[in-house]
Order: sequence, then C-alpha cells, then structure tokens
Amino acid sequence: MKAWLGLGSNQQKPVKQVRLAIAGLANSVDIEVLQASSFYSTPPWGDENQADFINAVVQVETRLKPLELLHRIQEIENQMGRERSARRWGPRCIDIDILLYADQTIRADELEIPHPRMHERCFVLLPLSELEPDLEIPARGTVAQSLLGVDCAGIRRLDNQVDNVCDLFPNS
Ligand code: A4P
Ligand code: MG
Repeated sequence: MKAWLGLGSNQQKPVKQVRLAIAGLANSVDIEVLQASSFYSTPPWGDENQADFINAVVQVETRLKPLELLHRIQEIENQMGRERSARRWGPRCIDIDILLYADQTIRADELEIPHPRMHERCFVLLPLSELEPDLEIPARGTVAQSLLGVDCAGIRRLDNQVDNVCDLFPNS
C-alpha cells in the first residue's frame, strides 16, 4: 500500500531531525520511502508561542496495516527522543503523522485517516502539492483545491532539501 506521511520538528536542529526521521523510515523493515518533498520553514500553527517548524512530507510503500504503521512511526519518534507533553500543538523534536493511507477513511480514537487537520494546514498541503497536486483527500477534493483555501503566509521552501532520497543512503 502507498501512504503519505507528514513530518515536523521545531527543536534540536529541526532540519537534522526531519532528515533523521526520513532515514529512520527508510531503514525500517516493511517501509520503503518512494519520494520526499522539499523542506519548508513554517510559522507555528495552533500554538503560536514557539519556534518555527521545519515540515516535509514523504510517500511510502508499506505492507504494514494502518495501525501497524502508526505504531512503527511512534517507535521511530520514541527512538528519536520524542517526549509527549500535555501542551497541545506545542514544541517537539519530531512528529510523524499519517496523512493518507491508500484511499482509506478510518475514524477511530487511535487513528484518523485522512489526518483530520491536513486540509487546513499549508505546512502539509504545500509540500504535498509539490509532489502530487492532483492527489485526492477523501471527502475534501484535491490537494491543489484545498491549498487555495489556506493561509500560506510566512512559509518558505528551503534550498537544502532532500532532492533524492538515495542521497541519504549512499551505501544502500
Ligand atoms: N492519531 C490519530 N490519527 C493520527 C494520524 N493520522 N497520524 C493519534 C498520527 N497520529 C494519529 O499524537 C497524538 C495521538 O494522535 C496519537 O497517540 C495517535 O494515536 P502525538 O503525535 O502524540 O501528538 P501531537 O502530534 O501533538 O497531537 P496532534 O493533536 O495530532 O497534533 P498535530 O495535529 O499533529 O499538530 N505547526 C507547524 N508549522 N508545523 C507542524 O508540524 N504540528 C503541530 C502538531 C502543531 N502545529 C504545527 C505543527
Ligand atoms: Mg503527531
């Protein structure tokens, strides 16, 4: 199955954290990273009293079922030292969210797909549109259509992007 994941960090050298998370995904059994977006510097959404984020999205191919994929990305977050605080939408060294999983819609406490806030976040839609603007978000229309309705002020694409996922793994 193909899935789209969103990555975000605003602590402990965020560019490095996002690169490490992509490497962690690519090195994970049963997950293949197919493509990675540029990295974007983005103003904090939801809780504005914190540092800017680095955000990116990746497309993966996986045989893991949705909940198995969620648990795997949580393992990667934990290995990277993610500490969960009670502060909603607060600072984090790494956050990996499942945005889309094939064309599935899942509404459970532990896992909601599509990610319930993805269609209102430029920091998700802009990197997604770079890779697949015509991608359908179930019940929301395409990524490009959703992007027209969101505020992208202050978002900046970085130059030191991951042009080629293989650059991260020169020996593999
Ligand atoms: N969960 C449910 N659905 C999903 C899904 N599709 N993917 C549950 C991943 N997790 C999902 O997540 C809390 C719980 O959500 C998990 O236990 C899982 O069962 P978490 O990663 O522990 O906590 P969180 O990420 O802080 O929670 P939340 O409310 O999902 O935060 P968001 O919505 O991810 O927002 N501003 C900018 N510019 N860039 C950002 O990346 N990120 C956030 C976090 C806020 N503002 C931001 C950014
Ligand atoms: Mg999360």
